[in-house]
Amino acid sequence: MSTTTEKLSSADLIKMEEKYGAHNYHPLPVVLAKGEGVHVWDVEGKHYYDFLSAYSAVNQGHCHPHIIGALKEQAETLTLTSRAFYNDTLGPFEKYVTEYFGFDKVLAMNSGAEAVETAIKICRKYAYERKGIAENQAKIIVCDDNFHGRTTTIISFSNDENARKNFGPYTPGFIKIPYNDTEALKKALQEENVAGFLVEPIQGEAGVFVPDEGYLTKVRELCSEAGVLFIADEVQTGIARTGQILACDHENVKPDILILGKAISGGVYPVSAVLADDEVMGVIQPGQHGSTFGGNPMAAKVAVAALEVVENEKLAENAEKMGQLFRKEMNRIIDNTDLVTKVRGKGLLNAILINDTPESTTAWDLCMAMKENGLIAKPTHGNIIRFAPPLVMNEEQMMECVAIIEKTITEFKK
Ligand code: IF1
Repeated sequence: MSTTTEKLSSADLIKMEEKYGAHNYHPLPVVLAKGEGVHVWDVEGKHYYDFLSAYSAVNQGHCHPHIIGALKEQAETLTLTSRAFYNDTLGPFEKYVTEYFGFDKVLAMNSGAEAVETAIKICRKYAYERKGIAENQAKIIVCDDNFHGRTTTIISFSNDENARKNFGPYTPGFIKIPYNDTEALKKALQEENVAGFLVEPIQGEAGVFVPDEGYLTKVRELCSEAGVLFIADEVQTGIARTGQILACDHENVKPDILILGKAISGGVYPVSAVLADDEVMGVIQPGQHGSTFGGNPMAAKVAVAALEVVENEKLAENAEKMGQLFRKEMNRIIDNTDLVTKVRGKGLLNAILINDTPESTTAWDLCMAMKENGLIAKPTHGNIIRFAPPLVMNEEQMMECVAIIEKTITEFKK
């Protein structure tokens, strides 16, 4: 099997990953070779609608020309300076991003997990230096079934055994409470040395779990009363995915620390960001945090272009409209099948619940059948299928996708 002369088939490429790559994923067996907007094609040229968008990173659609244009131009000009020197792209990015999201300051990193780590560090330092919590005593409240990334500290407060087990010893300093439970939050906030509350406005990995209306408003209120930092992880829900620029915008609440990743670059380049006002961000001084690539010229230019696309193409509005249509159509399908029991979500972050146990292979088999019919999505927690297409999808495309999903469900045999 040569890598240079022959054209490798999907089967060859899957085998190659199996042999040479760590087995840290269990992908759907489709090998993608090209993407454009809401479309992707595999190695054999078969077309699919992408209903995952790289876990909501490709909100602007695959290979958006405006973003790729920025990438190419910057790639031929200056790629990396490190932060040992200034460059002519970081300042304009910082100005644009802070004005876009309405915060005084931004700290740029690369991955979502790094941004979460950054937020945790800022929150702890703020607690020691501004609130007078005794050294090493700060606690951060988090939620059951959270997903915030895969670093050793972040998995320390996960309750997904698969993500955690045998990666200890774990980082202390976290209190876990049920999600969507303001009474539990109220109680936890009364504990000593609480510095922050880290929460996803909609829980993604938990299976697109949307909290009750008013939850975020109450969270904001309780955190303010307790003098505790409200940290919103919008890595997955941010950048127009749920029908507003931020999921927090649905309730008009502003967190003290905002964490962004994924679609801030349109899935073109790893870019993440932590935003806060001066009082909070002010605790970080030279030498206390950073990364070689964080906020590099490529990242800066790509992120600005990606955010411009969101605004120019009104992607939040489109996500809201297409999401309404999608859930309406799914509910119509659900009325006529025993296979699916529920659709839930906001904007274009949705999931359907399959009428079988989490241990069953039904959701996986259904995803395999949808793949054959030209639409790719991935099951989560065994019996949930997440549906998150790029936000550039138009109504005609959405109705074609609904038809594929409907046909697959109707013809599906267990
Ligand atoms: C994987 C899920 C999505 C995130 C939130 C931080 C991060 C993520 C709210 C970390 C990352 C990913 C990573 C991905 C699977 C995935 C995911 F299924 F686990 F829940 F999106 F739906 N905060 N989410 O959702 O960002 O370091 O990955 O850039 O393969 O682990 P990252």
